[in-house]
Amino acid sequence: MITNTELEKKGNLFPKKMVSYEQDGDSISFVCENNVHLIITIVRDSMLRFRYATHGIFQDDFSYAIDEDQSHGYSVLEVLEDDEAVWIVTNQIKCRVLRSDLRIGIYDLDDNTILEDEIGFHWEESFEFGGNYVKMSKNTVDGENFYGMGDKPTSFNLKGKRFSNWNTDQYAFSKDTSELYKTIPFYIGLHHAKAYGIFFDNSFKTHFDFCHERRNITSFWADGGEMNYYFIYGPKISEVVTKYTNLTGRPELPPMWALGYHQSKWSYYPEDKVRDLAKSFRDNKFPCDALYLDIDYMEGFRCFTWNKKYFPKPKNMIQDLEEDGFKTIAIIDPGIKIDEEYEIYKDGLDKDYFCRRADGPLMRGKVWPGNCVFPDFTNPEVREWWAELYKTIIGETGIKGIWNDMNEPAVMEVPGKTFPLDVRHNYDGNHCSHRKAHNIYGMQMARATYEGVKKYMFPKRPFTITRASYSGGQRFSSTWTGDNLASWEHLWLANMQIQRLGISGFSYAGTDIGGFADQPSGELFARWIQLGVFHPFCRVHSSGDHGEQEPWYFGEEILDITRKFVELRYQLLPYLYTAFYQYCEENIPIIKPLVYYAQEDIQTHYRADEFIFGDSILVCPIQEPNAHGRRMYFPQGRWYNFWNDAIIEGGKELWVDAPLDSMPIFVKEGAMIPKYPVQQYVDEKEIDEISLDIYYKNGLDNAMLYEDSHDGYDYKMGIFNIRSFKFTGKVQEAFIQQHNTDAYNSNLKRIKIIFHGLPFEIKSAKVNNEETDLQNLQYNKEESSIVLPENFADLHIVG
Ligand code: MIG
Repeated sequence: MITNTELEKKGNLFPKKMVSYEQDGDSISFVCENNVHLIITIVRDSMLRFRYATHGIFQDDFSYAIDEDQSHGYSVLEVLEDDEAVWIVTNQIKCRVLRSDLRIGIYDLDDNTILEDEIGFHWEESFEFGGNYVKMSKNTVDGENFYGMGDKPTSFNLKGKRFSNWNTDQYAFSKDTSELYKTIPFYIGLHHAKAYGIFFDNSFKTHFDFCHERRNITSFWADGGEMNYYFIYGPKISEVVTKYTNLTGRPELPPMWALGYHQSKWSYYPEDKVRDLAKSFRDNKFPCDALYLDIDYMEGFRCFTWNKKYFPKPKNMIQDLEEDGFKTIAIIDPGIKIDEEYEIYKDGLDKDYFCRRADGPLMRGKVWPGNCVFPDFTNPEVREWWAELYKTIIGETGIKGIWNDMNEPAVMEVPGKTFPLDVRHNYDGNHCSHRKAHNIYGMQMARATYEGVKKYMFPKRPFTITRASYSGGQRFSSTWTGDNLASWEHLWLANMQIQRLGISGFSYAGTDIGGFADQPSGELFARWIQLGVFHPFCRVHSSGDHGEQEPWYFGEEILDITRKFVELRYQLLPYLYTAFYQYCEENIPIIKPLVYYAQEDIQTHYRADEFIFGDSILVCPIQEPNAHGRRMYFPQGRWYNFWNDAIIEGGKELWVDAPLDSMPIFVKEGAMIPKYPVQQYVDEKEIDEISLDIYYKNGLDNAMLYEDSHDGYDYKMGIFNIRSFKFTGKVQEAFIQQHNTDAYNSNLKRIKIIFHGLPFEIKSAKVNNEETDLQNLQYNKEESSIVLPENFADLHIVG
């Protein structure tokens, strides 16, 4: 039978004339002649949500992405009308809805165009699956650029690119591979120094085109579901990112040890090898906090089991490692081996927790264990069951963190490398097929894992890492970029991907340092460590079948160079931990791309190698072989060379020397950088003295330091310190003031202040307003340092 639907399949359909509209609290609904409905919700003064229904019927309003604790509310909302349009006005933006066809325009309060629909919303009906392909097209403005979209392996600026989102196990992906492990359908547009964001919250396969098909058009569409998107006005990129992150959530603070250096390989086994590995780290005085067990620790790849031959007494081993300062992390995959003797398989089968095909049979697929079934993590009961499975491995055996892999979900030896589309999912009661659940499957697995690890790590904090995710998945887990390659191009991609994830709400991310597939040269490994120590997650991982990838494997020189950089990361831990605090509490990304940092400077719009780590360290990795330095761009302001304190006036590109044992690192003038002494692992030492490196500036500046007990939940009850430092630099004198919220009693006794670039020699000092002998302050002229009691309120130095 030929139906109308089928006849119209190739045709786009459009909203027709608006016939009515109505305001109900924070939402305004519009109805068209052809029964297209649009609801615009004012989430905040600067954030609007748009939802379209093609036949007057909206789907259940349910999203895995949106954080329950998001802020919302607005101060001004007016609905006005004229002959042509209905206007929604807040105290940040105006939104025009055309009466002729519902096309949208968004303007700032000075009537500057921020974003206008081209065709706007349109759709195509699908006979095949009964829903719509929902589409949106927007005009782009001359000079507009685009950023965001999660883990896409491409140039930082997305202009001219086209991508789709369908979580895929992409072993050895390459530059411009469209579909990777994650789906983050969020982008930022920037023009005329103003930025906005679009978050297309649709978990079906989604597509984005940034002036690729048509020069001045940006479009996004999905293979099902609703046209449901959020418009987020900045006008600063930083504000867009912060609002998006607030909307989709951020994680709780990780334990500090999780910010240390991690070492992984596929696979370290048996037990002796793991113990030797640990010993080599300590023998080589190479700091390390975590070791990973890949799939070979299991019995026949059955999740939550141990291979008794390789690991006869895992608990003992894990405990010994812990005494030596190593946390052990274990991998858990979603595939459950079909095996009548295997408890978890039997239990899941009994409870009907595994995914089924449309007509009822279990979804079976091959993964590492052979034929497997797969828990339906979109069912809340299944998530609870899965969380309980961590009782033994975490609660009793002592594993300290869980690594979720293969959760795109990946299936071997089948077309598409994943589930067939007819597989059914619970989707938290909104039953659906895999078409809709595919992109959130990994996120829901990570969520269930997180709940379990959190429960059984209590009163300590959980650590989890996942390969697949969706927007909002950052609430549950850190992430890595998957199976990259030991190549210089992949080092560059690593830099792009982690910056991109950072502005897409996913700060806690890293790459397989050195490359997963193939083997890096010592030089590439060293350059990758140099970048990797500035990534929020810092782990060396490799496939293990291309030779070794431990830092000492490449010889003495590379060992020394990489150790020096990993030691630097350990010194910077209080600075990094503070940046994590700002991410977790204030939605501020840990690393900031140049365009984020200085969007008004058009030089930054295509500059992406350089980035800001935390709030005041500018780094630029070396991404080429045989380099002795490189050209890099310095944003406006004055920058100190980290290695020799030479000062550079920003706003230009310059050559910077960087032999293999160095890399370009610069510190913004006025910065105050807290540092720990080097440790072999977090909390190795009771730290009673930290240093505060102050980079002199003629003028004022501020910095903060967050302190707590490095693990556990006391901080949630207010037991933490925020030390605020204020610096005032003059020609012949300088002041430093400290304010401490002082709720946490740390071991800290002294703060050693190290001045950089001080234009005078210190002749006298007052501490808390009292003249103090420089000797008593352990004044070190050469280093330009003095030591103060931890609780000093102010210091005044005079030259
Ligand atoms: O099909 O567990 O990305 O990190 O070492 C390969 C073995 C499965 C892929 C992960 C990689 C991990 C590997 N896994």
